[in-house]
Amino acid sequence: MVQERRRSWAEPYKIKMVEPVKMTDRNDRKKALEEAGYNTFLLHSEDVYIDLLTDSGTSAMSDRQWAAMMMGDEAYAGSRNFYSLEKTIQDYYGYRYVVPTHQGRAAEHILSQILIKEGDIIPGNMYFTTTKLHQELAGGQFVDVIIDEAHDPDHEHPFKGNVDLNKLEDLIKKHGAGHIPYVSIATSVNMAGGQPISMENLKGLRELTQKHGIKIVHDMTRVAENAYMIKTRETGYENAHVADIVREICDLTDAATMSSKKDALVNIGGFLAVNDWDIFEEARNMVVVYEGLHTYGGLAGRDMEAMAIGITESVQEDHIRARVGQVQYLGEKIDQYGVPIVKPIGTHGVFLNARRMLEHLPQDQFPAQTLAAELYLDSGIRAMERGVVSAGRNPETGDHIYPELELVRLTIPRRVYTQAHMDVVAESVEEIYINREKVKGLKMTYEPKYLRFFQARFEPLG
Ligand code: PLI
Repeated sequence: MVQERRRSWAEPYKIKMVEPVKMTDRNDRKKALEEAGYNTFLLHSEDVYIDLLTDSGTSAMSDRQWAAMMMGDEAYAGSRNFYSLEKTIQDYYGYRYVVPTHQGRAAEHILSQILIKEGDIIPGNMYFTTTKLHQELAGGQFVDVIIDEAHDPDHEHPFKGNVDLNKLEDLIKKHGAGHIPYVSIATSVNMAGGQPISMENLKGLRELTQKHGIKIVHDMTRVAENAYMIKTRETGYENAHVADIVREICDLTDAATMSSKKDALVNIGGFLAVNDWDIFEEARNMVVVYEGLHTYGGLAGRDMEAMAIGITESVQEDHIRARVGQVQYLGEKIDQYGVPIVKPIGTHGVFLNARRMLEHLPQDQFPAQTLAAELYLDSGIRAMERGVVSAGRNPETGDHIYPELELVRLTIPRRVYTQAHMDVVAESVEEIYINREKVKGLKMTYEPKYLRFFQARFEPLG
């Protein structure tokens, strides 16, 4: 039998402008890390070589998006760019009413305040930091109903973002549907490692929630990436267009919040979108208090135009294949070195299993925080802790929450780095893995009250 030769494929774009990055040595990096309190969020980006802190707001915009920015209509009210964004959201995502916000958490804040009352329960497919906090600030309590496999970094379940419908049904029985205003569903679940939810699961969820009159609120921050995984993994969707899958997902939900700084390829922006007029009316009232008029919501006209174009580009097949493909390339390379990572490889980043990589460090010595610091020290790569520091404290007991997943996220910005950058990252991870036994843990020396991972400070132990 003739073996088919492996053929490479590359990004569906070429580079028109470059941004030089500073090369540093280990001494420079040690000093920068000390000044940053061993928290990669507190490093100056100038001191970073390859910035994999986040895929949020870090995408490279296309020439079409940049051109659109010159068409900004900066009128205080009724900007042309708002109507263009509204129409794009209606066409691509199907939601009826749109309120722009300056980013995703502002949309979460407004929707949580409208939908949640004191004592409510909000089930969801794993928490996200800002989403959960806004649910709590509105008086609700988040309850995780994701499938158990999602908490096991080695389990190869193709849809680790799925909801365990039995867990949800038990929760409805226990608390009553009247205390559950909505189920909070993320596509491409960030904290699980960028893991998708299947269409089959979403349909089952729709049926169950409809029976009880419970809404589904969709965190659609990475919906196109999720749709691509459905196309490549779910039977029946092999030949479907990503744009159509995205639309089908949205049509199974009642409302959405989006941080457009991810999928939608802009450096700033977000929105909330709903199908219910009354919720829209309240959201329009609230946005004026917290963000700006309902036709700009904290955004410049030019930003809304760039977002509208970013949405259309985000669902193009070639784009999404290359975007997720680059993440898979990095993940496979690190995996080949034997380094423990979350499986299957996610859509927006590779998640290193810090708990397994630094087995000698107990969780209260912050293995993932430590690993992120080591990576920076080794090569100037900036990553993000997603473990005990991100999980925060139990609001009732005040104790650390010790999540099963103690991870370091190597998040890949869209259309920014090359394959050579990915090789440098993989080699640095391997280097630390080889010398892992020498790595010492950290102690926390400063802890902010909210979302502590952003500003906490640490010192090395020993
Ligand atoms: O950073 P914002 O406020 O635009 O969006 C908050 C937000 C909401 N949902 C999800 C799933 C997110 O990933 C998200 C922000 N994520 C960041 C900043 C990240 O680094 O993953």
